[in-house]
Amino acid sequence: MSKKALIFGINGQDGSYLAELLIEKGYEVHGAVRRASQEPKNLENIAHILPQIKLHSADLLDQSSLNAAVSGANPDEVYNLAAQSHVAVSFKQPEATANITGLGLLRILEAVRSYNCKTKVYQASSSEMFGDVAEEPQTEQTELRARSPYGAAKIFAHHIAKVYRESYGMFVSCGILFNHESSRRGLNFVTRKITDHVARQALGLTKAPLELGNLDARRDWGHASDYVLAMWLMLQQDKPDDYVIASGETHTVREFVEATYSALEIPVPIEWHGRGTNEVGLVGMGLGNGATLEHLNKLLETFGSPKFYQGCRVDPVVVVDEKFYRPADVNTLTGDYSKAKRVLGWEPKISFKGLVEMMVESDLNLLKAK
Ligand code: NAP
Ligand code: G4F
Repeated sequence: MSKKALIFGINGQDGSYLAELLIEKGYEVHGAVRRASQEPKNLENIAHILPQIKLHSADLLDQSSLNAAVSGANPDEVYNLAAQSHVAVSFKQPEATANITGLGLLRILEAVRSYNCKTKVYQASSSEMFGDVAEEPQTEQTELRARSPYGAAKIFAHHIAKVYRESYGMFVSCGILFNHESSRRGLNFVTRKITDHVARQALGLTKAPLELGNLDARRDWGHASDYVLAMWLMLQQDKPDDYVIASGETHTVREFVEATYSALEIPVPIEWHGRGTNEVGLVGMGLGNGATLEHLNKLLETFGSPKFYQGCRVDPVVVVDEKFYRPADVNTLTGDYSKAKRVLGWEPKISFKGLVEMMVESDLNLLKAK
């Protein structure tokens, strides 16, 4: 008989990739979706697999709906991928974030405990919990020092998972996942915001500069499709545990911007001028970049009629806007995934460059198709 899985947050980025993976593995896949999100336009990420999924209506804020989803699906495995997952939003809605992202897991654990406490549970913990990082790189043992309401809520959930594991003998595993992205990433996360905007610039759909906040922030970025495999592997073990899932490499937001412009059909060299909120990214005119005259002419054609200063275009393509700064930010993250490699046999396959190229190509195609 095929195994049954229930995914909370199935129409999010990770939920959709995990659903595809579990269908491929022969699972009967159930997904929990908020009532307000059941319009077809909100189910975009899973539209292609909807006929293979059984949907349940549930909200992490409502215990009875979670109980009904768990008893309705009668799952062998439950994956909690639902959350108010945006860190900047958590500063504006701290209470809602604590309730959904923190207490939400507690409610799921209660639903599972009262229905069938043998069901295995996966919790989406986050590298944001490391906050003001205590050491480099971060492991499963690194101290948790949140810098945001989101990070604090994830720490509560991470600890309550351990409490239920130890108090009731429940199988609850936590994946401490570092940033992972894809063409299904929400447009308000920095990577997708960058690839979407740069694709619009490259297609001549906008002349507006890309507005960003903290360009110095460092993240350990991987591809979501690699990371959902690790979630599944964690629930195939005999014992529950916590695992860091990461690429082991760290890059600044500025480097992500450069990699995005480099991934265009005609790579665009970016030169940075100024500091802090005065920093701008200009299209470098290739002096020292080995560009040909044809290359430079093509850039001019694409990005409009520029003014030049010392070989640089002076209309910025990237600007910094203070409104995208957070009250406190996590400055740097780098994950050590050696435990996942040793115990789960998991390793990331898609590189940073590959990730950026895939996202750029997808955004160019999406915009061309519109
Ligand atoms: P996402 O795309 O933002 O998806 C989050 C999902 O949660 C959405 O499907 C959303 O449903 C659902 N949700 C929000 N509030 C809910 C509520 N009150 N009740 C039920 N469902 C609710 O996030 P993701 O990137 O896939 O991440 C999946 C999980 O991993 C999240 O818990 C996130 O915090 C965590 N995480 C993500 C990363 C990353 O880099 N992506 C890293 C570490 C941890 P709607 O469609 O209805 O809004
Ligand atoms: O893309 P971000 O919003 O991701 P963040 O805050 O790291 O959170 C993501 O990863 C966590 C894992 O560490 C997840 F748990 C969480 O659910 C989410 O998926 O921002 C990345 C960095 C930050 O330092 C931010 O300050 O980019 C910086 N940034 C600079 N300009 C910006 C912008 N972030 C956003 N969203 N928008 C900007 O314009």
